[in-house]
Amino acid sequence: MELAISRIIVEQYLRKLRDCLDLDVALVGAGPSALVAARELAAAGLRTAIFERRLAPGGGIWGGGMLFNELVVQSDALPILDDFSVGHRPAGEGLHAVDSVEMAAGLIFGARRAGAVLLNAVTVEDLMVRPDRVTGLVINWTPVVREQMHVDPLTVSARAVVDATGHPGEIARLAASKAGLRLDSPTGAVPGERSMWAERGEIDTVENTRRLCPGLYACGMAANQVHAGFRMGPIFGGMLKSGRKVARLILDDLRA
Ligand code: 48H
Repeated sequence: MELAISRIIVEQYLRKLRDCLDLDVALVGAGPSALVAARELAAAGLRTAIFERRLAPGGGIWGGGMLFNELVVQSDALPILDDFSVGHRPAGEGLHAVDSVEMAAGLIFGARRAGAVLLNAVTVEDLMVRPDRVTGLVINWTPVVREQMHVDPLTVSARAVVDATGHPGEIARLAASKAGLRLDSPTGAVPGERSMWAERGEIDTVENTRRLCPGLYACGMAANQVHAGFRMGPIFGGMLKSGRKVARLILDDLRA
């Protein structure tokens, strides 16, 4: 029996990984914006995978506000939660309370059920570029990266790459600093996010969700890093709407 268990896991994982070597869309980071985008892209028939550094996908959803595991979402983003069958309760002033554990679990399940592949414990450490276009990811196991083991990475090709790494905006920074690509941003690079202003931050997040250069897009807090948007604290409507917007941008571009 033990032999069969090990064989199943090895064979199934290798098949999953092999199918991810040549993707339509590779998303980096499995926070709320990426999970919404991945569900929409996979449901549209695109080969879609999310690469997540941590063991648990979900990004900043789980911790709610200061570890109180409740989040806030505005009325206009509720249809997205409804698509994932995530519950919500009216809380006044057009705001709704959401259990953060239910939201994390629901978004992960929804993305996966639509056909998106989630590869967790995988860190994206670099990009592939040819020469003015992002063409894929350079990946390694998170423990390998954390232990600073001298182990060469593998690569994943993708027609579109999405920086969904949240506050660090890691992929956009790599594109600008290491790959030398000029981004569609106020500085051509990554100026960084601005301080807390919830109303503006929520608008910025959706507005700033754009294509950064050929082959590269940003959503969620990463988009605010690139365009100097405001942060907003534990309100998540903008993240959900940003995920939907980046999916639609990519669908339009890849179908053009
Ligand atoms: C693989 C990586 C890498 C890498 C990072 O931060 P996230 O939850 O992403 P968003 O932008 O969808 O949501 C932001 C939201 O959670 C938030 O932080 C808010 C609303 N803040 C407001 C405020 O004022 O503070 O998730 C990003 C994910 C994480 O799970 C990282 O582990 C992962 O990306 N990640 N994965 N390779 N190089 N870098």
